[in-house]
Amino acid sequence: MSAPNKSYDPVEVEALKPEEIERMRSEALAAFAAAGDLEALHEAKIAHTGPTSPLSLANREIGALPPQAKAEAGKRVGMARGVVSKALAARQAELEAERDARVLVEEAVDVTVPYDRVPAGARHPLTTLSERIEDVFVAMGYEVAEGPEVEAEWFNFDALNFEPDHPARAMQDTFFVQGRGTKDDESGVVLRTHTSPVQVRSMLDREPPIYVVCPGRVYRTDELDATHTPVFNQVELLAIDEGLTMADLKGTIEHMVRSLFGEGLTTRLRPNYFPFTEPSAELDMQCYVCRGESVGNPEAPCRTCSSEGWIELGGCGMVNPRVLVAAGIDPEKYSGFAFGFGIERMLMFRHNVEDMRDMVEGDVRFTRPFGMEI
Ligand code: FA5
Repeated sequence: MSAPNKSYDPVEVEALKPEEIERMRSEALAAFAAAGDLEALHEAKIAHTGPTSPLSLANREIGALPPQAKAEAGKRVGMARGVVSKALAARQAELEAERDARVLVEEAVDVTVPYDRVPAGARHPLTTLSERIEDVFVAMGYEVAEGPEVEAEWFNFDALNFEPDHPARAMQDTFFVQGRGTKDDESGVVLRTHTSPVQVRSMLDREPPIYVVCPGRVYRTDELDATHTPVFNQVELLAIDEGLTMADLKGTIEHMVRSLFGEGLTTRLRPNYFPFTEPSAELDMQCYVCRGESVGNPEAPCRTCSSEGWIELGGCGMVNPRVLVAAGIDPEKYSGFAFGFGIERMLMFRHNVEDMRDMVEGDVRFTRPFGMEI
């Protein structure tokens, strides 16, 4: 700072010359205009309005001027500082507005973007098919009944009229958890080989009339291949009432077939043998794809029924009176029918699945095309 000087003329002081003040002013304005963001503007602010900026230093020179010169120099510097601080505030507002607009765009939440990039899971088609079948029977007034998968040999075989030496009891067909005891009333324990033991449990638990549908997992010592699995699912049907006949059985299954596969389809019975039904039959449904038209017609073969016109559904028959007696039901008063079939096999022909192993391997590429049923 210069020393006080009576003959001091502000125009003579280098920093206070009008052209110097003008230069400081326009340099400050140019620096603010050139600042591309708030950070650069902050730098420019310190350089041009801070305590060591040329205008602040020039302002300090005024204090050393004689009183008569102070007013003019003060006016010149004050005006320049006023213009500079206005320009700074304007640029500051401009850059803040730009930043806010940019942040709004960059940080915007697009509410139309799908929120579930991780696809939702879904239940296995075996489960949904089994439930669809249950629904058909529940709509007819049937009740869903379940039983244990680890089952007493008595329920799985004896009560169902299997002879003690029936081949199905052999170790090579049945998974035994515990062998039969030495006394007559000591049942062995098996992994149930079918859902038919739930028939007996349902009859012991209820008074007739009884209408139950019994879905569940069953186990056999079968090798896993394209058409067999050692763990599979069955659905069992049992109706006990006065005066039931094979006609009721056939009509009931036909209703199920039409509900699941389409109107107008018929069924047929072929004689068979099961110890727990008498008479027993194998039940076939008319092929829902070709409706029999592929039979003897090599021009239009049918993959679903192998051009046989019929698809095998499962076993059925009138409940053997011996089973009714074992379950405490009077065979003179009541009769009943039963039907049991495999869900994996139904899923195969209903959806053209060629290999049952696909159903058990848990690969989502198999289940995904069935849709997101939950
Ligand atoms: C039975 O299990 C009888 N309980 C069915 C029954 C119920 C008859 C009521 C009469 C009255 P079967 O052993 O045939 O029957 O088996 C029934 C169905 O299970 C077969 O038609 C087939 O669809 C399915 N099945 C059998 N073994 C396997 C296997 N290893 N893998 C997949 N499905 C199988």
